[in-house]
Amino acid sequence: MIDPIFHLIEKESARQREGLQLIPSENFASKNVIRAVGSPLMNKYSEGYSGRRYYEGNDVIDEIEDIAVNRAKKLFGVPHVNVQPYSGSPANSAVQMAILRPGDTLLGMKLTSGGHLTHGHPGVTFGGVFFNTVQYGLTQDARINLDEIRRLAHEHKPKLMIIGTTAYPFILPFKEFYAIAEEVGAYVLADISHVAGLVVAEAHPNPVPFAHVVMTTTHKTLRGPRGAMIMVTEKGLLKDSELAEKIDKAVFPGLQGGPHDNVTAGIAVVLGEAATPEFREYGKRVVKNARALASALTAHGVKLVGGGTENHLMIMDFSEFGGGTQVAYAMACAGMYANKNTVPNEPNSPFYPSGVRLGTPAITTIGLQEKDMEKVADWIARVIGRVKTHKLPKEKTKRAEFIKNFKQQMRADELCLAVKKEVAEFLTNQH
Ligand code: DSN
Repeated sequence: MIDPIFHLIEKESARQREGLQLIPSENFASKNVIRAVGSPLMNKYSEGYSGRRYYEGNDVIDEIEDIAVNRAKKLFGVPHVNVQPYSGSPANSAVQMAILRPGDTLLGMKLTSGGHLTHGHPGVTFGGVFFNTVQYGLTQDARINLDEIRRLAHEHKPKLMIIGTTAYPFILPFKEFYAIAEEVGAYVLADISHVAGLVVAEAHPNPVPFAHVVMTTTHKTLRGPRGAMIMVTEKGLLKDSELAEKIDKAVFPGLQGGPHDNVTAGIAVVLGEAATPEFREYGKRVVKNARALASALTAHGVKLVGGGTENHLMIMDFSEFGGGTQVAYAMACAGMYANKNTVPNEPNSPFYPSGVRLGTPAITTIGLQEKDMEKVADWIARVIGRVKTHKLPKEKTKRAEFIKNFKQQMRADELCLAVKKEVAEFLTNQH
């Protein structure tokens, strides 16, 4: 009998093929990346680093990890890389563990402004529990607020400052941020998880000259397997000649056990792919498609946070009717997958936020072009029009029941089902 898991894998593959994958942190890895990740490398244990392992039988793994590290060094122009972090959150924690001691101060961006939980979100995260965290936000026009960062940096004297975002549609001001960190002697961690593929493609500025440490996940715009890399720059080694060693020790044995060697191989493969002219072209197209989608949505009267995008993502703002949850769910019923997201100065809770975040990395991978963005915007606008009258109740106690009923209606909604069919037909010709 076939294990039902394989039926479910096929069902999920069909959902990925037949719908528009608009979550900006998702992508389609190549067949070779999938082959590496699904290989017998997963059977091996290899605590330690190349040439310094705690288990025997790691000669091949050493070669694979060396290739991954050397490709990353070359691609990003950095002297030291650790490819072992399981993903972005442990990687950010490792950098904090390497640089900070309990009670030291960390300055990062607020979650509701587009920052990431692991940039020191108070109370519940590794950084927020063990360090004194201070958080910066946005200007009125939804840009990273450099004046506030300068004020907070001088007031709190952080030892580590983090620039990087998970829901921010504009260019990251690495140079200006680094200049502020220099004024107070702080380390800079640039978390480029979202834009790494764009950096490689020269469709976004490179943080390497303006950071001591650069961290990226490997599965977003970079299009690899679920993993992460921590890179120490020349500036990082000048600031602390032992920084690379401290980071390696924080990853293993500090926070992790054996690396996932199959993922390391997948990272090596994608770094090879990312070094090609085709990948550079891909990264540039992601940004062009995002711009085209943002203009087409705006033409349909959709309000976007900050008015548009300069990278791969945008956030639609439905604070007028508290509609992030409803629009994201109805879009999924219509075969278009995005995620509900807070907007700056979010009036509701993160569970019922007012925005929807969407982006173009995955749809660009399957070949969609600028000319297709009007079609995509038109489908989204039709769903928004259908949902607009479903206002989130002001009374918090009524929200769960309201959303439950709303979801039931949307699953059978004629307009959503019609759009889903159109999307699937359109995509049949793309794959
Ligand atoms: N979950 C990732 C994202 O969607 O951006 C960040 O961790």
